Amino acid sequence: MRKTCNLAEVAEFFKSNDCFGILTHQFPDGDTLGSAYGLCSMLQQLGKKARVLVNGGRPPKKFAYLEQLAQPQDFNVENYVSVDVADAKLLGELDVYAEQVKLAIDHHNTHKPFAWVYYVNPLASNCENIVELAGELNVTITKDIADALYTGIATDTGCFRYTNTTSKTHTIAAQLMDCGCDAAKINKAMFETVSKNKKALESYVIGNMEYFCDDKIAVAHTTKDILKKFNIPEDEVEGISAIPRTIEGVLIGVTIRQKNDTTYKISVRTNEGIDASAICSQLGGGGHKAAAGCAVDGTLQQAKEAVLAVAKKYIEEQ
Ligand SMILES: [Mn+2]
Repeated sequence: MRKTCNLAEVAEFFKSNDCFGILTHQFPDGDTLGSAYGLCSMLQQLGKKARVLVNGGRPPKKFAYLEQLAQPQDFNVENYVSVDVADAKLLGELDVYAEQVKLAIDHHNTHKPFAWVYYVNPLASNCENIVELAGELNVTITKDIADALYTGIATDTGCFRYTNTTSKTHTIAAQLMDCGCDAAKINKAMFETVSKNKKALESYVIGNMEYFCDDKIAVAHTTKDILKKFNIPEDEVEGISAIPRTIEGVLIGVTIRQKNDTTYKISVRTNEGIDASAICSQLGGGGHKAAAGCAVDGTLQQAKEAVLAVAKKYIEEQ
């Protein structure tokens, strides 16, 4: 029943339907939110009704500006679509709509089809797919749409530094700059400005990082108690997972984050061709070559042991 489709069919779906609910993934990041608010604004430009659905009701503070890029509208959703959601499991509290998702637009190679129809194109960010869709739908990329979509491209490529960045990524980003997006302002907010509390948390995470396999593996962690101590809301922890990989010599950077009393979310970021998604898929997760994730039930120690067993084996086999 589930089938793939091309971009023209995606455009046709939007043209011939109305009243869209756009679903984002749990622990929403710049790409899922940028895709959602950009798409929402595009659909509204076409005279359609559309709204974005976010775990927790609102985007994290860092992405609050995206909310203003689409108009609030009152209507009953008839067509659910998802953006940047690789697996129904990642819908979080929005998984009550999982069975009703008519269209998924995603860029993950590891996409597990759950929507009736899915469009998966493995560009660096899903926002690049939405830019291409804008062309197909013949909508004007306004400054607001450009800001939303640039946010996802910049964040998913680590400000155009990660290996997923291609010349096409830059070309599409340039197109958005030509449409008036405020790249400098967005990049400053995404990559430079950090709250005092967050900086203190980062300092804790760096100070408590553990190293294995001749410092080729670095493991950082946060727990609910640690977040409470530094007064950091759950949804502001995101950037922490980029830290372990930044240490010289580290090939596998692991960040373990407590999700609830018995579940830990593991994020793996890798260097030099090590396949993060291969590591995470052994623990039931997935993602991209250089950035992937999974969840492990148990204690922090058990989560650490589980991911280390796989990561150490991977290093030994190198
Ligand atoms: Mn993404």
